[in-house]
Amino acid sequence: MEQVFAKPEAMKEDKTLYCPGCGHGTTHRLVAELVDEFGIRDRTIGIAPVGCSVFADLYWNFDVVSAAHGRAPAVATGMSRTNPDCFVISYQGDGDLAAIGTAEMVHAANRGENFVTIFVNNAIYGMTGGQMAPTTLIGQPSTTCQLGRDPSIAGYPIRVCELLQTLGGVAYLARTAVDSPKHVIQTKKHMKKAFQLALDKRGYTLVEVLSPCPTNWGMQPMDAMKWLRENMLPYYQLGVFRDVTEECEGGN
Ligand SMILES: Cc1ncc(C[n+]2csc(CCOP(=O)(O)OP(=O)(O)O)c2C)c(N)n1
Ligand code: SF4
Repeated sequence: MEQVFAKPEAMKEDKTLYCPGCGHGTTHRLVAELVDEFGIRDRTIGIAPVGCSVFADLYWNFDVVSAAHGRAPAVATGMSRTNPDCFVISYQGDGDLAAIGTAEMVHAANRGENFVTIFVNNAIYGMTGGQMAPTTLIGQPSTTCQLGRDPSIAGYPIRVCELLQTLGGVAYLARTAVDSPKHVIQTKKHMKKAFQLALDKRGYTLVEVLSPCPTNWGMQPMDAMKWLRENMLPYYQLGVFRDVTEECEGGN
């Protein structure tokens, strides 16, 4: 019988430690499928952040280096500059990328470093127990803002794609989600474009993936998907924010 579904070679056999309904597992799998499809497993280096995806090396079947909190873009810069034949993926959560590692992320983007960033935005610090992240929505409760985020104290949720949009070194920016099959398919398409542009050495690429954290949102998995759709999608608009190939062809 013809096999129609299998685990990607770039994914190990081990089960993940993620909570039921977490978006990290789906996002890991999409990365692994693309590594297989591009045939680059033997020259791919993943950078694992500090957060729930710190153990990405247990799941991906290619080389993975761990970076200290927020420093993944600096490690990815070193890896890709010193190993130009390698394909480097910086995988980061919102606490990691948009709080402690903001400077590294902005300057790597501005320098046009040739690696892919997969930015998992679940609007909270997952691993450490649900503290407010820079991406936590206004009014959204967390353990450090139990009455909901108040912008007069904590500022406004950061839209990372819009923040990076004007930087000269950026080749591709897209925001997507893993709350439905349709969005998962779109996520893979955006990631594929980012992979291709990084392989072509066109500059910095980032795909922001809106992802549920049912555990720290205090919800059942299906309710978390619904919450993401009703609360995150209106604020974090999905779409492509920069595509250097469109600009060359006379697009926006
Ligand atoms: C410099 C520093 N500050 C804080 C921490 C603690 N810390 C580890 S993981 C984490 C939260 C990570 O959240 P996020 O990046 O959103 O990833 P998630 O777990 O939600 O996937 C924090 C605050 C740390 N390890 N190092
Ligand atoms: S705490 Fe949240 S981000 Fe971490 S594994 Fe559980 S659901 Fe995923």
